[in-house]
Amino acid sequence: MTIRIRLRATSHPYRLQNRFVSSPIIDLPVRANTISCDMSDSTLLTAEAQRRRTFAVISHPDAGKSTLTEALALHARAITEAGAIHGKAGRRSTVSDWMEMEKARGISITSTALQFPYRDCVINLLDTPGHADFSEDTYRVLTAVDCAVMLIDAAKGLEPQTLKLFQVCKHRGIPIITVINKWDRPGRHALELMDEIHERIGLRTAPLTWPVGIAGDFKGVLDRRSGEFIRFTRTAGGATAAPEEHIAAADAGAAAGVDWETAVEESELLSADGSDYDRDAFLSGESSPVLFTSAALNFGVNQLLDMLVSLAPSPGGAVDVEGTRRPVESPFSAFVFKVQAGMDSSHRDRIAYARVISGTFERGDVLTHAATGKPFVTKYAQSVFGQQRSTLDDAWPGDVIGLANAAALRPGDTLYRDVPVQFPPIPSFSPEYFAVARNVDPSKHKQFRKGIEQLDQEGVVQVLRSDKRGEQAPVLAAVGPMQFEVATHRMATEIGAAISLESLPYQVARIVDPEDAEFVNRQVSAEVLTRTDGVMLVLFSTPWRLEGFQRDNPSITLRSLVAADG
Ligand SMILES: Nc1nc2c(ncn2[C@@H]2O[C@H](COP(=O)(O)OP(=O)(O)OP(=O)(O)O)[C@@H](O)[C@H]2O)c(=O)[nH]1
Ligand SMILES: [Mg+2]
Repeated sequence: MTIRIRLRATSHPYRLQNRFVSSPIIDLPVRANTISCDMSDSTLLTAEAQRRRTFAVISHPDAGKSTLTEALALHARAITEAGAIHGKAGRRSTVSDWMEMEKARGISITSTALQFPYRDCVINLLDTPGHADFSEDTYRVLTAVDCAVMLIDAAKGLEPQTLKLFQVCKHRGIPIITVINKWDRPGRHALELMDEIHERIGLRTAPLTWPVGIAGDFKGVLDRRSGEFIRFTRTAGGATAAPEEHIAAADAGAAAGVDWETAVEESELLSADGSDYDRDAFLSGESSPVLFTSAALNFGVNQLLDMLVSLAPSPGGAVDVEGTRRPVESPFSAFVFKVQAGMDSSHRDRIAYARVISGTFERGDVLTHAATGKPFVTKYAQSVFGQQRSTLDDAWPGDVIGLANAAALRPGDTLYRDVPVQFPPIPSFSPEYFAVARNVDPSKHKQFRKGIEQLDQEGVVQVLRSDKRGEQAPVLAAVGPMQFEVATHRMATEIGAAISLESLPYQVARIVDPEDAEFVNRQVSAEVLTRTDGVMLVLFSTPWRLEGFQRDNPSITLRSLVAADG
């Protein structure tokens, strides 16, 4: 028999027998008249890992990822009012869109991590940018999650960027939860959307809820497991959690009339068609549970949270470079998936985001940085919530640790304790846009150099150099032109060294071996530059030039970089 106790604490973390634990609720075994406290490290570690849900929200731009992220935090009571954090200027800025440019344009440029408790679970949620130009950032996040919530705009269906991200998830074996969002707006028929998903990407859909009312007239959902009607009520501006009423199936007809009858009929059709939820099919990526929401009105958000808790996988370790799985119970290991500076203008520091793969973490632990073999002290570990940070004392598999002042860490790096491990690096995408950056104000020479180095380390752009162009004229390389806008904006506002950019007439990059570099560099419409990591890239003006070169020089091997469309 076990007894469940709740630890009393005025602040996080909670303390039990000189141990810090991150949850106040603990199950203890009871023997005879005593309570023996079985808090061995491995029991606690397994329990903490099992209650983590670490997932990314992905989709084409504008489907509502940041709005949904905010709604999830609101329903889990991690924030009190959606949109409240950034004032009343509509719902354009959310807790995850904190960057000045993001607020101004209402789009996400960089991914953001939020952590909050919900029921007995700890949710680690990563909001990603949808715009293709920032897909490298989204891709990095997908290396750090156990599950993805794929958002689909009810009026638009599957859009190009969603398709690409779906392929990345499929390739990485990440199970997908599908959310049909914006059901409060006129849109497509629900059954038609299910067909589209199945036909175009081969994913079987298993709706857990089904909308009552067509798109544009969202009354509530039919909970396909309990058979109940969950009726939603609007709140002013969707700023607070939407009240919901659970109505038994027998009374739902009276409450929602013909819309209820239609929902029931369609749900029966789905069952007849084999579209019922199956856990193995979900975890293997063959099928996807589906929910219907309006993130802006906070409809269907509770159902998504409950679903994440009950169905989404908990952390299961990760495979290292040798192909061996590091289970969660192993000594501590973590994987850096993102580096971000400029989050706090008063500090100007960089944060490396590390996802815990195995073991426990306590602030101050001395880890090993696998890339250099050097010790890494974690005195400045922080937990992140959008732009806000607080001191982090412990972390468990699935959690995201923000490591401040971690100049040595790059995306793709591994940190470990005791038993060495190295996780696979994150491949960088093939750039298609190139521009020479120049410092506008010669007196800002030092800031210019440091700023370019910082943007490079964060992966905002890739930085290429050559002896011919010199240190003063680095070439910035990007997957999409908006990355240049971000680089220019941040150099001027955050780093204080305005730059001018001159586009270069290249469209394709290939890796070239150093021994061939000189020969390749002599070709017309081609230029060889060295990336900061030492890799030599040759740039060609057009794909046809590249093809022609390869045809004329079959003995020279040029290797492709990872394409942005996965
Ligand atoms: N009517 C309606 N509007 C929504 C809903 N969800 C989001 N929106 C609106 O859609 C727009 C885009 O929402 P975001 O949450 O910024 O979209 P996003 O997917 O994060 O966009 P990117 O990060 O730029 O890819 C905003 O104007 C939102 O208010 C919804 O459920 N219903
Ligand atoms: Mg967004």
